[in-house]
Amino acid sequence: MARKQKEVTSSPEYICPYCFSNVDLQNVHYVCTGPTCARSFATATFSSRNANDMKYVSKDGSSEIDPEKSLFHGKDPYGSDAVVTRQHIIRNSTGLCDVCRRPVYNRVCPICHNAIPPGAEEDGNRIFVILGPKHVGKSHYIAVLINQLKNYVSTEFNGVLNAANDSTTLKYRDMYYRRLFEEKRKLLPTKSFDVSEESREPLIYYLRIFNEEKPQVYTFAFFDTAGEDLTSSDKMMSLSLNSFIARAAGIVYLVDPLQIKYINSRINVDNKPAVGPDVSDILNNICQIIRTNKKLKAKDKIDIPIAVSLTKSDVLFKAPENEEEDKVLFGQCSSLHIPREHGCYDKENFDQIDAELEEYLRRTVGDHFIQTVNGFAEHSFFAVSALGCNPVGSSLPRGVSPMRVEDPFIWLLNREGLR
Ligand SMILES: Nc1nc2c(ncn2[C@@H]2O[C@H](COP(=O)(O)OP(=O)(O)OP(=O)(O)O)[C@@H](O)[C@H]2O)c(=O)[nH]1
Ligand SMILES: [Mg+2]
Ligand SMILES: [Zn+2]
Ligand SMILES: [Zn+2]
Repeated sequence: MARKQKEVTSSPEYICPYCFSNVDLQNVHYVCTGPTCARSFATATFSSRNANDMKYVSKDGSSEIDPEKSLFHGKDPYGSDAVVTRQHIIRNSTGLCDVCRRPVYNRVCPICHNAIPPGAEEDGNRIFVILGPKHVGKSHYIAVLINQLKNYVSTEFNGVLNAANDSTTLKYRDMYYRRLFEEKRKLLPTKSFDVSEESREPLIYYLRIFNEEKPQVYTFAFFDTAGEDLTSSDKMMSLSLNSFIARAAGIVYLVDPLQIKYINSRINVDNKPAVGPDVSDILNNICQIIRTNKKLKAKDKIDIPIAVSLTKSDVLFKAPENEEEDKVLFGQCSSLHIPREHGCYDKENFDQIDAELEEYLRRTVGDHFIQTVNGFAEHSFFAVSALGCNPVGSSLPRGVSPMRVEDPFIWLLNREGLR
C-alpha cells in the first residue's frame, strides 16, 4: 500500500480521455499480451474458487471478466452482459504478469481500462472539447474538422493526426465520413446519452507535431454531445459531463447565428431553424459546472481557454436582399475574407476576426453574452462553416467545402505552445 511520495508529483497529470479520471501514473493497471493468460487465470481461479478473484471470472468459468470496463459501458459487471477481456488484467504495479510472470508494458486506466499511450508521462495530454446547444452544428463541425486536421492542418504544421484506436477509426467512418463525404447527405441529430451507448465513447486522436527537438503530442477527445444534454447543469452532472468539461485544456463553444433572435428575424434563408434559447444560458451552465468542479468563486476567472465560434457562417456571406438583412450579414470588407497565413499562427489575422466578431455578437446577442465570455481568462471569437453552403433538404449536392473550421483549434493549440 505504501507509495513513494515525491515521484508522483513530478509526473504531469494524465487525464484519461475516455472516462476523464485524473490518473496517477504510478498506480495504473496493465494488460498482458500473452495469448493464454486470461483463460489460464479464469480456469485456475474457477477451480480453486479463490474468493477474491471470482468476481473476475465468468459464471461458466471459461473467461476473464472486466468489471471496470463493464461499469464504464453501463453494463452489470456480474450480469450476463459483463465485458469479457481476452487479455489478462494486472491490478498492481509490479510490472509482471501474475500468470506468465513476464514483464507487462501495456498500461490501462485503472478506472475504465482503456489504453494509456506510451508517452503519457512526458507529453501529458490536453483534451479539447466542443460544446453547443441543440442543432448548432456540432456533429457536422466535428465530422469536417477531423477530416481537415487529418488531411491539411497536420501537414501544414509538420505533424500527423492518428486515431488512438480502431473504434475511433470505425466510428468516424461509419457515423460521419461515409454519410457526409461519400453519400453527400446531412448527418442526423445526435441521440442523448440517456438513450444511446454510441455517444459515450469519444473519438480520440493524437496530433503529433515534429517541429521541436522532441515531438509535441496533443490529444483530441471529440465528444459529440446531444444538444439537449447541455441544457441544464443537473443533467450535465448526472451524465458526468462535468468532469469532462472541467478538465478540458480548451473549449470550442459553438453558436448558431440562425438561432439568434435578432439575426433570425432579419435573414432570409432556406431551412431556417426556429429561434433558439439564449446563447448565454448554456454557456452560463457550463461556467457554473466548471466553477463548482474547480472550486472557483463566482468572480474568479475560468482558466480554460474558450474559442467562441459562430457556425454555418456561409449563410452570412450572401448578398443582402434588403436593409434589414444588411444589418446581420458580413460585408465585403469583413476580416473573414482575409486568408490566414499558412504554416504558422497568424496572430494579426485572428485578432482582427476576434475584434470584428465580438462587436457583431455584442450587437446581435447583447452585451450580457460578451460579459459571460469574459468570465474566461482567455477567449477569442471565430466564425466557421463546416459545409460551406446551406444544405438543400437532407442532401448536399455540391458536397462539402469547409471555411475556417480549423481556426479555433489553431488558436487553442497556440495557447498550448504551437507556433
Ligand atoms: N448552412 C449551413 N448549415 C449547417 C452547417 N452545419 C450544419 N448545418 C445545419 O444545421 C443542422 C444541424 O447540424 P448538426 O451538426 O446536426 O447539429 P448538432 O449541434 O449536432 O445537433 P444535435 O446533435 O441535435 O444537438 C444540419 O442538419 C444542417 O442543416 C453549415 O456549415 N452550414
Ligand atoms: Mg449532433
Ligand atoms: Zn501473462
Ligand atoms: Zn479511464
